[in-house]
Amino acid sequence: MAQKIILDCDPGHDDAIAILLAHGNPNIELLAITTVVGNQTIDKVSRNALAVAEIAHIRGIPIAKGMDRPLVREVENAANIHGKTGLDGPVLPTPTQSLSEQHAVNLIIDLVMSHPEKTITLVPTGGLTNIALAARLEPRIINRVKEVVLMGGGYHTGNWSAVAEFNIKIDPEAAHIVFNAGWKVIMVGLDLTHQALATPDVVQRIADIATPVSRFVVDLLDFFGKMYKKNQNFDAPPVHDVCAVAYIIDPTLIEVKQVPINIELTGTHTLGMTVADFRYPPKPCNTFVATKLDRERFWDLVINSLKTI
Ligand SMILES: [Ca+2]
Repeated sequence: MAQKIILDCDPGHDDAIAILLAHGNPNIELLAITTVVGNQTIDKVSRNALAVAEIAHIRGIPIAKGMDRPLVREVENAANIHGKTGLDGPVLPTPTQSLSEQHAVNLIIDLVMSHPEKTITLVPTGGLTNIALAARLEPRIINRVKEVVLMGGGYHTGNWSAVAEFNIKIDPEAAHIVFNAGWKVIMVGLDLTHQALATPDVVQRIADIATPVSRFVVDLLDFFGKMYKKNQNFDAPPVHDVCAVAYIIDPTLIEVKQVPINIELTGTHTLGMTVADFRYPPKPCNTFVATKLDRERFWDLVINSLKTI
């Protein structure tokens, strides 16, 4: 049975590919795309979500705009990685669809409350502002959601500071709410996503599909790869957000470990760090970290899904 998901994102190059995977794979039923400030301003990432929907002919699902700023902190964007538009590189089509009239936070609540319990997985691939607000506004969603599979954090590494990852660091208070809410959280962090590099052989396989969607993805990866080389000295770009969607389609692609995770909210040099406690004996907790990716099967899944669009 297809897994029902709400993809809460800030497109974003890797978010865009995550949307395509969710749309193209038959094991996912994409209920909604919701947007949140992050890689770029809320208006830019929302327009990008509509543009991706246009390219992939995603129709009949709501695309709703969410929070335009973090709970407490000032807005911080990642133009150095995703460019001025948030999706620099490919030529973006003019969207013909409009955004939902509903706010993303209300849409998330309505969908979770109107579907049977434990049938919807939340997949945040941006800052956690919308998800935190939804949990605060309607706490009953916490027991109704099946699980939260999020891209963010990292237990050994950071990218927005020495120890913090972008999605968590831009809204650490929201992350605190989400990690401590009591629902099952699977953190697909940098430790995992840095194993999902779009190396030249992978990009070639995508190019060989030779569809408008595959050309769009190649253009995305080309720009993303250049920015990753320039800013982080990666030889190939990691497709972070795609990993969270892939886990829902096939959990055997990714090994996870159950460990308590807390978000650093006060550290001078460690703000937004996802502190994972691997000590023995293990403490009871609802949080899991992704540790190991089956890289070959992951790319087969992504490429086969792109072929269907
Ligand atoms: Ca993202």
